[in-house]
Amino acid sequence: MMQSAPRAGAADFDAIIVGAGFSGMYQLHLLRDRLGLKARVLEQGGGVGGTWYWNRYPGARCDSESHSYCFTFSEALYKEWEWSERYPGQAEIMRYMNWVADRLDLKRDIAFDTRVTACRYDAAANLWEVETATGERLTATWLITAVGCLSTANVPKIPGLESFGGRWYHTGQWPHEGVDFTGARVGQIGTGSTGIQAVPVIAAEAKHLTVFQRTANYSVPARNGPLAAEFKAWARENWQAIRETTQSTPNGHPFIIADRSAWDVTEAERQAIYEAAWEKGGLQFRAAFRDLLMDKAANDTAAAFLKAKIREIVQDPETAAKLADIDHPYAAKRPPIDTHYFETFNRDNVTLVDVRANPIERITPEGIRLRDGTEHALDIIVFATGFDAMTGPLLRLNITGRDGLPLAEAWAAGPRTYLGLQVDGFPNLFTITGPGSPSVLCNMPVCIEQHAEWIADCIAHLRGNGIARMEPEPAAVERWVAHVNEAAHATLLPQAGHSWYLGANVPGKPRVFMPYAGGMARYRGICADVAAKGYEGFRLEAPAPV
Ligand code: NA7
Repeated sequence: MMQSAPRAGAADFDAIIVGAGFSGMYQLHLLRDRLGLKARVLEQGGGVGGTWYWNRYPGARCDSESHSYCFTFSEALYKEWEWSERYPGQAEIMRYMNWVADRLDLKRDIAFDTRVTACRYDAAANLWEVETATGERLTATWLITAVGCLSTANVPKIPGLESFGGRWYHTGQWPHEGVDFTGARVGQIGTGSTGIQAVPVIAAEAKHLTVFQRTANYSVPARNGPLAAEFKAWARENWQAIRETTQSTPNGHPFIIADRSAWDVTEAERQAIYEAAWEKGGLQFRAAFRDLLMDKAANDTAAAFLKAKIREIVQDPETAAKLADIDHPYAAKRPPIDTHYFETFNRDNVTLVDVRANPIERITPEGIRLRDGTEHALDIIVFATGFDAMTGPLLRLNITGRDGLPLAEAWAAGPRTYLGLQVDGFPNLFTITGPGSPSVLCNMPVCIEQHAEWIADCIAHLRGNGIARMEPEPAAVERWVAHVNEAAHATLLPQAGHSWYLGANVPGKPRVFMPYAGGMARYRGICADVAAKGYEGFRLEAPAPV
């Protein structure tokens, strides 16, 4: 489409960044402290931390290992912080994020308790106008969304919720003061990564816990525990090597995927490898063989091993059968890791209810009623029901681009981006970890650092070359969307038909595989190449002469 050349407008800020989690904090640091720009972060929460500010549910802990779930761009910053456990808990992550924000003096440029309600691109002025819930309007040349992939809580529309006489909570909007489960009959809906973390902790406190399971899930023991002094010293000394590993692996984790096929070994050897991986625990179970996510038959061997473990751990055969009745390949949905999840079903105060076979019909004043009329009396309902992932946080910003085009309309059939970084029709908008980038298939701080650095380098290039407007060519978007699709279909990931990677957990959401499954290392190379070729696939426009 033809449009007039952009003007270099006078904005309140060079850049407005929405969100103060890992991505917003690092983007602010890069733009302000390295490029000398006037940047402002708008954050809905009362503090930094992003997803960890909101997700305070019992057992909330990151599944990435501590020594890689942090910023690695600064050697000093990396070495000054000491993690206490193998996986960082929510409270410790919040201490870390606040420490970083103070150490880099970020908070003075973050407006907290500031919810963005609309973002409008003004083509005539070539500016973004950002409106907040208080009616304030701010303008900026660049708008950068740092809203995370999992920040829009999905509370299913189950009839009767408003009539419930007890208390209910979504795990992603957990009260800061905590929830007292003592003596309570608790119902938990959802058995994803969050639900699997919450179950053992809630069961230990509640009078009774009923877990409503729609889709049975695999889980591998996390084997969390305090970090030994030797490990902490090793991590400090190996900052560079750890960084190189996380940047060279497809998923940004600090472990190497074994360079062997599940078929390179005998059945007995395969079992021994799985047993060792189970004992070691954590997401590295996926790294046992290189073809687990590519070859269904290879995946079946891992799936069979994990299902056998469930039957071994859970004493009641009926409960074990329901928990092991898993309908998708291992890791085709985000694979949870746990601390005594399956063991918790051996407690007298825990019941598993299969709501695939007998769905929830409604919530009543007393509790939850199933289709067959069974009533479960409850005092508290916990919704561990996940998020309107990836697109939800972006659409909630009510972004309108060129010609007043709403992002929701541009993405009516699913998200379309170039590199997950920009959207055609939305000039000068950058989306950190946007759909079409590896994002949730990668250890988040690793892909966040890459995106924030790419964006900062890009803005430096635009400024250095007097370019006022940047947006992707529609053809480049077309090619990238096709590539994202092709990369997903080269794996088993789309085979989990109800996964949030596909948007299938939110009724009415278009089914499109949203993250880039081609691997972070490969993606990093593609982005670097695009930049090296003068931002190939983007249209760069100089300002109009005054
Ligand atoms: P997930 O992984 O989306 O899990 C949500 C769970 O809630 C899952 O078991 C869903 O079953 C279940 N769910 C959702 N809606 C319903 C209704 N209406 N009835 C019954 N059960 C329902 O979210 P998490 O918070 O666990 O994890 C999100 C990510 O956060 C995680 O992957 C990590 O990256 C961190 P379903 O499978 O849809 O049948």
